[in-house]
Amino acid sequence: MWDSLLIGARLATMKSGGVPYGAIEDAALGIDDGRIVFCGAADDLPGAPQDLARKVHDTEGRWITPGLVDCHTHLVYGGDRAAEFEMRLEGATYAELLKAGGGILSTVRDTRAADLDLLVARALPRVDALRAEGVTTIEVKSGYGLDIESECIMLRAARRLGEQRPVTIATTFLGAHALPPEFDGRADAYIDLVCDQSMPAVVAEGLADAVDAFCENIAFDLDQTDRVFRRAAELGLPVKLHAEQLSDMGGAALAARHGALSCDHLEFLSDEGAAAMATSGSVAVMLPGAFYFLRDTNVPPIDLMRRAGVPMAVSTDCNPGSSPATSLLLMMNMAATLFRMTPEEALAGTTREAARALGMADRRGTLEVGKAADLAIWDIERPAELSYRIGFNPLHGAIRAGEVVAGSMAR
Ligand code: DI6
Ligand code: FE
Repeated sequence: MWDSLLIGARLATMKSGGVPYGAIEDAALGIDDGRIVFCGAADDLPGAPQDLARKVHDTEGRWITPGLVDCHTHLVYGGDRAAEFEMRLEGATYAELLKAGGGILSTVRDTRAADLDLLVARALPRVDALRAEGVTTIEVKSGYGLDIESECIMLRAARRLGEQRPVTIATTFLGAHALPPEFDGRADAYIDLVCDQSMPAVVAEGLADAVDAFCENIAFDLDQTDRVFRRAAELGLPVKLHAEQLSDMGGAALAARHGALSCDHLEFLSDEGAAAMATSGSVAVMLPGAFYFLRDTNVPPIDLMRRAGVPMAVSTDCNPGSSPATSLLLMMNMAATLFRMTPEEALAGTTREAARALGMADRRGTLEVGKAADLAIWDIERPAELSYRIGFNPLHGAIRAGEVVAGSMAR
């Protein structure tokens, strides 16, 4: 007997290569021990539902998708940047604020001043907002501590989120996010600290699943990024990169040479960068919240990536400065409206490709036998509705590792 069986369902399996959305109508989905054990047409069930599972739930024609995956967030941080938002509305730019010691560095001050418990308490409502929309996996980056201990505290806080809530947390060490004030004018010396001390400390405590960097004219250059990536390889961690967000630095091609899981932002991605990413299989993580909030005008070259065969994910980039967003559904709408991604690409971008961007494609991101039973069940008539609405949440229920964890099903 399986633990549970969902019947009367329509499945958007998000398996690629077949019908749109990998859709199966008149479907059923069986769950045992936290995994999917059956996923297909109800006619193909090996017996009567009551004989197959201890719990049978009729989903009454609702659509089931993979649990959503938010593959790029900075949602652990101290303070907020609402005052900076007002300054930007008066004309100050994002880059100017950082150069003047604000921006990311103001969040670094507030994060260093917070302790672990406070960071967790501040992050939980953001995690819960994402979970309320069917998100079952969230990536969380460090990068607002920038000294050894503060980076470790951020990542411990991120890990704790996954202990306090039924959600899978993937952590990323982003020591090379900004140059901390104590290293002003000594960027190479700071990268020494990242490579020789911070990253090994983080790895020794098992605090990071991947390593990221911010390669940009207001952050770190190609050589510095290359050093961070080589050290990550020595320590056995996969890499990803904030690349070509504000200018074309050639970061995507560098990251691709290192076999990066993903390159993120990419508003200024070149033909060469896209070709390199296609070769390496790196996922392009689209962050329309940051594009919108910074009032960017350079749309990432979606069509170029499509033609090159670069997989595309969509994420919130949840952070206090450039994307204070906690709605992945809104990001899907923005990916469609602002970037002209199709609703199917947007949903693949928050499921299959987002899981791939975290190196989890073998375990999550599609509805397939053997994968984690992470599901979202929606009150919708067609999957495109997930990208279509603005500020409406049609989640009926979310299931994570076989347990109901959100939506009206959980109440
Ligand atoms: N790019 C981003 O979008 C975030 N970090 C980065 O390198 C924003 C970080 C912030 O402004 O606090
Ligand atoms: Fe980011």
